[in-house]
Amino acid sequence: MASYEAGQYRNIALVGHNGSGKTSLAEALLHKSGMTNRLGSVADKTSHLDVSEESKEKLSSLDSAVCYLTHKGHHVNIVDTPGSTAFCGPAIAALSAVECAVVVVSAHAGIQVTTRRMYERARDYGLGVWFVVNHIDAANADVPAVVGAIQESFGPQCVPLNLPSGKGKKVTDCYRSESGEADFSSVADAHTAIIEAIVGADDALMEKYLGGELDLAEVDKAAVKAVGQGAFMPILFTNSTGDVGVAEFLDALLAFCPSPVAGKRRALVVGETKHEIEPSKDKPFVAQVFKINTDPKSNIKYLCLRVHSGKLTVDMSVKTVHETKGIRPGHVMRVQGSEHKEMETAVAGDIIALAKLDLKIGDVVCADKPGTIAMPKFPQPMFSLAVESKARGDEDKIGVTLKRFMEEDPCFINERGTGGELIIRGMGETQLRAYLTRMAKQYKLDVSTKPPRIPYRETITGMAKDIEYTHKKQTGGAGQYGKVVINLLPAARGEGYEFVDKIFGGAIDQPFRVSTDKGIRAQLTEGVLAGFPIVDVKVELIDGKTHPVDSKDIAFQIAGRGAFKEAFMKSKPVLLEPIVNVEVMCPADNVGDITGDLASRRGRPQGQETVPGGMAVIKAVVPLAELADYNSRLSSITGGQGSYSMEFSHYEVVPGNLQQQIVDAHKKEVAAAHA
Ligand SMILES: Nc1nc2c(ncn2[C@@H]2O[C@H](COP(=O)(O)OP(=O)(O)O)[C@@H](O)[C@H]2O)c(=O)[nH]1
Ligand SMILES: [Mg+2]
Repeated sequence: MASYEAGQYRNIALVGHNGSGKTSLAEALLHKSGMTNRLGSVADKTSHLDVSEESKEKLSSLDSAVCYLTHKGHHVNIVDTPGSTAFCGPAIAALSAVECAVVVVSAHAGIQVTTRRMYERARDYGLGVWFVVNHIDAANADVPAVVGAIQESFGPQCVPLNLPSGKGKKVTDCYRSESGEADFSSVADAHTAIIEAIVGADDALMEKYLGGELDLAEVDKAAVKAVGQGAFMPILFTNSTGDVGVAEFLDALLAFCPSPVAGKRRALVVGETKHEIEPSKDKPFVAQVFKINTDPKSNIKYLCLRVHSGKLTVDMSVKTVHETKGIRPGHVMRVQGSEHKEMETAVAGDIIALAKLDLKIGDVVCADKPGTIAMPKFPQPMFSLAVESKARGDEDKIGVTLKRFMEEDPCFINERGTGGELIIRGMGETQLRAYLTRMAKQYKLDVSTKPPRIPYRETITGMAKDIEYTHKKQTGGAGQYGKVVINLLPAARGEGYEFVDKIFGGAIDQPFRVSTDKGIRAQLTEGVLAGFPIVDVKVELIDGKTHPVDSKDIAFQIAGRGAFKEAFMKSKPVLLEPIVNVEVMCPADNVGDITGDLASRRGRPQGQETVPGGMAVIKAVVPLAELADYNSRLSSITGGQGSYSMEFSHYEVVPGNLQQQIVDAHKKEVAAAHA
């Protein structure tokens, strides 16, 4: 295999909405460059990239796929990503491996949710962006309208690099030629716009351009810089299943996609220091994991990495966050869809695979001291389910499998919730169900699901004085005796629990006061009203009595609990519920429906504003308990265009009628458990 310099690589991620034709475009590029001897098709289930059973069944990519091609002395790595918001974790992670995000837009569907989201993530992360308008052959395609929408949404720096011509049967280049045939718009106008976008990113060149002495060779050189900075975002056109615009796309990669040398530079952070990584094979080896998948047949865990610097040979030892002494990965592989081929040496700028390392997405592998490299921002996963093993004894295996999913998808979280429930959290029900299906099929582990418990708290609004409790057990063998008298008072929100020893003299020996406190603490975790932890209370131990023989630790613990329970019920107990700050982003047209819906969920508005692109942001504080089905509700109100984030704000008292319902539900649960 030829050895390339970093400048000869091109790394792109195909991003965009489901069904826009990302996988088909990748297939077309592979075929056109001679890497595959037949054109893979998503529709016919013969794709080289949508290889998993699930994705074939759904005719859609569920995970990202890596492939490569060689073209005119260059090595092009392509990461095809899933378009569904449910699988945005792997899609966003793919951005960390490339210099350029190619946003594929369907000519008949136009700009969609994922189009916008992935564009924003890519620009935030500092990547160059291309747009590809695909499906230009579709009967209901309005290509000029889609170009207009792209420019309106993402700016005038989005300029056609070529234009469809011959009724969409070919494309005409607008950079090299100043005139030519086009189905719409004008080659001359596009040509001028391209030149102006490129020279706009370079002051010296701009001066020459204005002085009328511009040399196209100089513009050539400045082109990738302009793309890398986002000053020029080329729009290309394809019919990827009909071989239109595919060859032109390949050629454009060489001239308009920044190489690892020209594109976004990454920084390796070791401790407090930041080192800019030089993409050269003569520097120390640094690579970052951007994709992890487990082969369902062999059960081998493959990690895809972007090599940012240095080189890696099979006999080399590398360091990771977990293996700071160094380990030998043994196999260095090149990935083509589902195939892994051994390679001798991987160099800066390339994308490779290693096997079986204990790492997660975003982790860094180094020759020297391991550090971190910033990843793109991932959205906060909001939708959770509590899962429970159907078969006894499967719990550990389920834990291991969920941990594996968590390593593979930065938007999948597995955690312990209220009362030790096993919780999975993700972008929505579709994503979580897909993982549970995979767990059932691939690992034969079945779970049942339910909404997670809301982490209510219990506290008091009144107080109780001189509550006396005696624990006495004097039948047979050793007896137990303990008597305590306490006051219970409310404490300020957030104060937790305070125990004040107010005993004067020796009514209770010191160790038994500690026992009393211990017993009360145990009761605090179990709750009194409905099984939720108790917060913000102050207990004063004011008196008690000891027995010379029968008084012991356990007796005072029980007495403490008993006195506390009685005092608690006499102090106007209430439930507290978590309140969250919610921020909803939705099309401006949906604002009325969204605010109305939030009000019906006991939400209180905190302001709203309009943002570019016809969108609005609505802020509100809402009880968490009211948001269990918010994901699907928001999606149905906004036709999938809405998104939201939430974060914990504070606890508030639950309204009385709801409190009764929660207490009754708890009583039923307890009764069922004892039945
Ligand atoms: N007519 C036509 N169909 C296309 C084109 N590109 C993709 N398709 C079809 O559109 C569907 C979705 O394509 P796919 O590549 O899976 O989209 P992805 O979800 O973005 O990866 C498949 O059935 C493709 O065969 C195109 O340019 N023209
Ligand atoms: Mg796909």
